Amino acid sequence: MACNEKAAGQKVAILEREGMSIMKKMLVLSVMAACLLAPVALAQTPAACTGAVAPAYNNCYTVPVDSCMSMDRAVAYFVAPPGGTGELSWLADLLGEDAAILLGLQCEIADINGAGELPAPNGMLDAFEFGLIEEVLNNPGTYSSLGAWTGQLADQMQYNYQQLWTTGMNNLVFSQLPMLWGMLTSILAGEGITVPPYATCSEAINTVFPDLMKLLAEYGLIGDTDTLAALVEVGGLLALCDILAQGSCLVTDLHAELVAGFPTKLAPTGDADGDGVTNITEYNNVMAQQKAAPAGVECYVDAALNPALNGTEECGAEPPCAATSVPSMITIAAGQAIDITGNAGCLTGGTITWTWTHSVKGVIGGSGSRLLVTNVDTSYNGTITGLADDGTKATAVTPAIPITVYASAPLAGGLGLGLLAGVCALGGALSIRRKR
Ligand SMILES: [Ca+2]
Ligand SMILES: [Ca+2]
Ligand SMILES: [Ca+2]
Repeated sequence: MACNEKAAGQKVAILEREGMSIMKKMLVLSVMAACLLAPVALAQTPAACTGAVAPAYNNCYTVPVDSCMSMDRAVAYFVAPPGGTGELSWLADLLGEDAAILLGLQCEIADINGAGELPAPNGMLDAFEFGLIEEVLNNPGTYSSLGAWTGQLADQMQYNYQQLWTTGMNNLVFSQLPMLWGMLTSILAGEGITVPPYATCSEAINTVFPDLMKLLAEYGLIGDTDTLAALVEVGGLLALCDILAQGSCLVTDLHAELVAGFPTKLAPTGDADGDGVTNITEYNNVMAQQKAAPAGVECYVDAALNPALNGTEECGAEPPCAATSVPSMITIAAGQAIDITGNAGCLTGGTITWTWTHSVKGVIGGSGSRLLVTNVDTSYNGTITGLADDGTKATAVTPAIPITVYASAPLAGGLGLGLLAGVCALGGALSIRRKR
């Protein structure tokens, strides 16, 4: 970046143009001041994100990702008490018109990623769009049956976050802004704007900016043209791109194609679970039940990630799941054992608890997938059903298995075969005699 006083002078001229947002002003001022002080390289080399401990400068996103929490927390900082906590309410005042985008970034109402000037709705509340992404990010491996993209999502999220935060905002926010606070304060004081001491705002700033970068990284994952355009526009607003001369963005140009995500899976017209029903249709089906965020998000995520659901079901309905691998019927002699092992592989929620119920005796076995009853008698005639419960809201039931217990060995048993052979032998002898 060519940082010199001439460039800085040009920036001052830009700032004085009407329509230049205050957010841009503030960030340009910060960057300009940084340029004047020392030509510090803004980019850091991303450290690897493996291992239990994140690198010190926090270049890795962490799970669980919770965009509703991030959105509402950011807005709370921007809104003065009693509506919010207010640490950054002065910044909202500075932002003027642009504050509408940040203040509108509430979980319940945010929808900024449509076509046109921000905030532009695309018909799906962003909390729902993010909810789908986060369900996959926060539960790695769970949705692999939906395709390879589910496994690639975390890598792309990491890439987007590093592009935006590590190479973009991190150094400015954590290192340069504290250093430049006094200068920023006096410049803005000249415009009649009072900025509190850094200590009053530092925690909010150090929380809000990583949060915002996480949200932007998620918009990148959605990846459709409108969303990427919105991402680039917000990036520009935050001085991530094209605020200084071309090619001197905090992020070395926020090329949409670099952060592009999975539009055929995650965009409104995408189909995450490949059931032939688009995400926005499944969303509209859920919303027709008047399910708002955050409860409705769960309903939508269930529908959009499960090919057996399309959102028209009652919200929270148990996904169809049949426990398998049980015998169609059991016929044994008294004294023998009933031995059944069920399989509820379609349940993914957690540890599965089984309950085995007899049509006459009631519950006769529990917890494990195998039911073993030794030395049965004829009182076991009836049916047995297994119920598998994964501890969340999903259950699976086996078909009712007819049980027949003979008081003594049936003819098909070993003893019966011996008797039958004897009868046949005797019959054969009789018929031979008759022929004579
Ligand atoms: Ca949206
Ligand atoms: Ca679908
Ligand atoms: Ca579906």
